[in-house]
Amino acid sequence: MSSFFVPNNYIKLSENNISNDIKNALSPKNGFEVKLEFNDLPYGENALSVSIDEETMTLHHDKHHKKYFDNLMDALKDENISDLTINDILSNLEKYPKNIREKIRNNGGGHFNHEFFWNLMSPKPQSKPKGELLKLIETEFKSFENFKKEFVQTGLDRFGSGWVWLCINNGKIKLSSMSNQDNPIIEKCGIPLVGCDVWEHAYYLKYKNDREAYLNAWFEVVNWAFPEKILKDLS
Ligand code: MN3
Repeated sequence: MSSFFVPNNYIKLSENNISNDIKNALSPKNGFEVKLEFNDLPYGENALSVSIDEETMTLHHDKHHKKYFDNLMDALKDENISDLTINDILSNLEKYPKNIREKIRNNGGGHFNHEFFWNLMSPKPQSKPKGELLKLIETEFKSFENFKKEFVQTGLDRFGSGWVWLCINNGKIKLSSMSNQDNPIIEKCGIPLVGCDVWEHAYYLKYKNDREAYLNAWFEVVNWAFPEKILKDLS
């Protein structure tokens, strides 16, 4: 297995040269795209056990993520979804009837976010990003170490359940946290590059109430090649 776990069917990358579009990179066709399919984990349930235990991975993928996916498909059962990705759907939520919009937002966000999250981790991680991504991080946060500190703090400051996101918009990266299963596509604020699940179901079995320990351990299994590739395909 290569250290870069992005099977071809997971990602539909931009087919055209869009070098100027990084400045306006808000299209759902840019960045990582998620299909309306429920995939296996790209590695074994115990592959990340240095940071995330097998039971948590199994429950998180097989139960939590699966439930979001099933609820999403149920919400969309009367809609024409052929050829749509979840990116298309999340960036056009206003097109769906009011009575199912919230269900699509929560469960569609849940499906995208978890697919993103699995791909962002690897049993063969890299300790830090390189190239353009590292340059952007050092410009915005002074150093990778400082970025990590701010990322962890952003996760600690998220009251209740949600995600920490690093996204890019207008050539600039931005760190934020969002509640529930919201993400930068739903918020139309950029292309997601890094995202970490801070719902208790992501860490409680191993880390109990210690979200900070979880976030620090999570950095040990980040597959930096994943956001590096998203960034590369935008430029
Ligand atoms: Mn989760």
